[in-house]
Amino acid sequence: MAQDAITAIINSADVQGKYLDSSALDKLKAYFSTGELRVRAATTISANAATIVKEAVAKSLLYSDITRPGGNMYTTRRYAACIRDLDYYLRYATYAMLAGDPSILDERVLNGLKETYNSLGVPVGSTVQAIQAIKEVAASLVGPDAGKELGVYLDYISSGLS
Ligand SMILES: CCC1=C(C)/C(=C/C2=NC(=C\c3[nH]c(/C=C4\NC(=O)[C@H](C)[C@H]4CC)c(C)c3CCC(=O)O)/C(CCC(=O)O)=C2C)NC1=O
Repeated sequence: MAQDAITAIINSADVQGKYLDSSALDKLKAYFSTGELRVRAATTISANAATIVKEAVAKSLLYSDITRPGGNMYTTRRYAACIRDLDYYLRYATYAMLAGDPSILDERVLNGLKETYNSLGVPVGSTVQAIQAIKEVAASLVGPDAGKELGVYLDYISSGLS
């Protein structure tokens, strides 16, 4: 089950039958104190998602072998599938950033993804490059602090794919 920072902290205290200790309380405080920042970033990202993905693709994949005949993004169908995948990554990373917890990524994005990519010949290295470009473009819109919060979850997807 996908969880958030609060349930994760409470569950780990509960398995020990204890109240939250000071490190758990610090984590909870950090989560609350960045709440507004994360909500504001999510608002900006949702209003600009298509542009973020488009710019990231222009920065990382366009005019490379990948978009030419024989490349995995060649043909409109595969190009569109790639853009759609990047849209998923941005949207789910935004959910995870709001939750302050990556479990939704394991559950709904990464589960079986590497196997799917391998069987379809989708290049993981180029996908990771595009995800890193999304990180840069999004950070330039939401600012460095929120960009870092979002970056944690985009990196999580990158490592899950690699
Ligand atoms: C929300 C969770 C979720 C994810 C993550 C997801 C990914 C996903 N991407 C797929 C395909 C694909 N993914 C890509 C992506 C790319 N090719 C490249 O060269 C680029 C580097 C890269 C984009 C960055 C392409 C081209 C296909 C189609 C491959 C094919 O059918 O030949 C497929 C196979 C089925 C299909 O074509 O729709 C899945 C399941 N589906 C989901 O439901």
